[in-house]
Order: sequence, then C-alpha cells, then structure tokens
Amino acid sequence: MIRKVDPFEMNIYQAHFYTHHYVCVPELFSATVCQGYTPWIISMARRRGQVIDKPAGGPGAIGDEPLQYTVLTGSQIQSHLSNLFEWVTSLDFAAFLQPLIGDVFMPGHPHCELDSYVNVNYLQGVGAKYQFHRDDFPYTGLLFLHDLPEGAGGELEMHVGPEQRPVLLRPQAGMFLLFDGSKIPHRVLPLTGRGIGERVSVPLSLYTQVHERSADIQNYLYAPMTTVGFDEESATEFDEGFSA
Ligand SMILES: O=C(O)CCC(=O)C(=O)O
Ligand SMILES: [Fe+2]
Repeated sequence: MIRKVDPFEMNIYQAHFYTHHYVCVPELFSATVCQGYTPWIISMARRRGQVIDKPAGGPGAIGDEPLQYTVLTGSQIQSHLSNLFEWVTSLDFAAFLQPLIGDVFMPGHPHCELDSYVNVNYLQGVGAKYQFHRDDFPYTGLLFLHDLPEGAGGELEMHVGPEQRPVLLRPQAGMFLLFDGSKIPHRVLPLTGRGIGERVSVPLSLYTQVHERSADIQNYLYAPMTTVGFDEESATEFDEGFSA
C-alpha cells in the first residue's frame, strides 16, 4: 500500500523536514486505492462520526473561531475501517517514518492512545473549515484520501518558520504530510461548495520515544548522584579544576 521511497528521495525529505519542520510526500499511499476508499469513509463518517462543536478558545486554538467538524476515532477506525487501520499501523509505514522522526509508538504500545493515534476528519458543506491552531505534541501526520480541485477550498494552510510564511497545500489522493504541529500553526480553509463539497483527511498523532520519555527514567538517569562510594570531595576538586 505504501510505495517504496528510495534512499535518495528519503534524503531530500529528511533535509526538507529538518529545515522547515514539514515535508510533503506525493502518493506515498496509492492514489487509486485512496480515491476508491473515500466514499466508504464518507459514509462511515456520516453514520458514526462524532459531531464536534466547541466554542472558541480550546487547547491550542489561535483566534476566536469555534471548532466544528466531524470525527471518527482510532477505535472506530480499527473496528469499521480496517484497511485504513492496517495502512497506518503497518511495518512499511513505520519504516517510512523511522528515518524522519525515529521510532513511532503505534496502537498496542502502552504509550499510544488508540483513539487519538488515528482519526478521520470530515468536513461537509459551504464554509466548513478547521480553525487555526497548534497541536499539543510535535509530530502530526496527515493522509489525504481524495483530490480537491482548485477553487474547492479545503487547502491546509501552515505558517512556517520565524517569518510565519504561509504554505498552502491542496489535498491530493495518497499525499502524506508530516509536520511539527506544535510549532507550525495550521488550519483548513473553508470549503467553497465547488467540487464534491466534502473533505476527508486522516490525521495521525505520532509520538516517539523522545516525546514520551517518562519522568522515572529521567530521574533515574539524571538525578544528583548519591551512589554509594561516591567521593564528594574529590568530585568538587575536579569540578573546580575543570572550570579554572
Ligand atoms: O484535517 C486537516 O487537514 C487538519 C486537521 C488538524 O489540523 C488536526 O486534526 O489537528
Ligand atoms: Fe492540527
């Protein structure tokens, strides 16, 4: 389901990701398969999606717009959209992410929250959008399942770098975006009603060892040394000698 990314192409993605904190990979997933799957996902979102309707000012929100969209959670996807679940928990997908962000916690790992690991976001109707915000953890993945034609709205807008340079991405089937959603403010522009008048995306919360390092191991490794046999005096001398 995931195409092979050769080392040369991966080098380019790594360089882009390290420099700009985002990288966009066209057709990482098969465009044809994604397009074919979209109607199923839309019908599932309409039947089982949870309608989110929150006032302005939630966690990470920027600006004063409410948050209104429909979502399917990770457990719903596992039960009802098993193909999608398999793609985003596959070894191939983990192998693709590894050189970019390191080992990712996937469902089944104690530090992975199934319901937020993978979602389907569904927007429908003129004006539907996702307000400006930052995510509360570094790495967000976004898989786009279908094309949105020019003029349809629904672009993802990111404000990148110290200059907050606007970058607009128009969804294309199979395209995968990886970005640091905690650094890069982003939003989905309103649908105009042209094209299919709907938008489906698959956001992923990608936690890694680095982000989930527990307080216990932190204390274990870096707490002041009080080990038996530790010689306080010579350590002090050594410190002073070193800084002189
Ligand atoms: O659906 C999208 O394209 C973006 C969604 C998003 O930013 C989020 O779910 O945090
Ligand atoms: Fe987000």
